Amino acid sequence: MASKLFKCVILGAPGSGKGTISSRIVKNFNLEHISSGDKLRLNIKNNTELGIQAKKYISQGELVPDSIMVRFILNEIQKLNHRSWLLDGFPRTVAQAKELWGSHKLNLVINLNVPFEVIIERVKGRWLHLPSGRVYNIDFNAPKVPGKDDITGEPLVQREDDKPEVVMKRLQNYDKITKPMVDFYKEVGIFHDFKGNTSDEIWPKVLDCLKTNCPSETATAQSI
Ligand code: G5P
Ligand code: MG
Repeated sequence: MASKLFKCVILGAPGSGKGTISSRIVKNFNLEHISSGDKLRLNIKNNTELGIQAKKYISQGELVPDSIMVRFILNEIQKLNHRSWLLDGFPRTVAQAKELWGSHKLNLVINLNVPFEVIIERVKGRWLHLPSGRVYNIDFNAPKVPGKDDITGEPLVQREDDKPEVVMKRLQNYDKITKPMVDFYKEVGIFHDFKGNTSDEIWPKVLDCLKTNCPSETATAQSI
């Protein structure tokens, strides 16, 4: 039973389109989407103990310590109760990747490879529906009504860590701390790199890769 589970991770720099591509993946495949950033932002909004701790790091563009993140995400995976999943934003350090691998052997790692100059431009226009994690962009996928979520009509917000100086810090940390994980997954042999300037260019290649690697029972009618 457990061997039929599909376990997948999406990697990429801040603003590379992990949330955007993940939402397309879950429309086409029966995978539970766990976005570490979305979950942390909800904890901050709800003023939980985790949220209070995480806010100190996130607002500065720093990573939340490994020990906190590993405990949090492994617990979120356990709550899925044997359903297939897609992790977005975790792991983010070699230490996190090794801890995850110790508990769960992944089937696939998707890496979004988008130039930094493209990313810096696009995060300026990002708007977010905090409760659901739905993400918009005034230049790319604008909401139907400006400032309102398409589904609920609730207000959209901008992320505190999308301020230009914090984005630069996040990109530097990505290069220094997160990118070395690529070598770890290349050695394991499950790493797939997708290069492009837009999510529309990258998406068909990700879809093909998932159709090849994902067991048929995980696909929804849309992807067949
Ligand atoms: P997050 O929330 O995981 P990041 O920095 O990894 O944050 P982010 O910013 O959420 O990643 P993304 O999901 O890769 O980016 O990108 P996205 O939101 O889909 O797209 C970015 C924008 O571009 C959107 O407005 C989208 O509409 C638009 N867009 C997409 N495609 C295109 C396109 O083709 N063209 C155009 N024009 N626009 C497009 O983590 C936040 C913080 O939480 C902590 C850290 O502090 C982190 O900085 N954290 C962790 N700390 C330690 N360990 C972990 N595992 C942690 N996870 C989170
Ligand atoms: Mg995201």
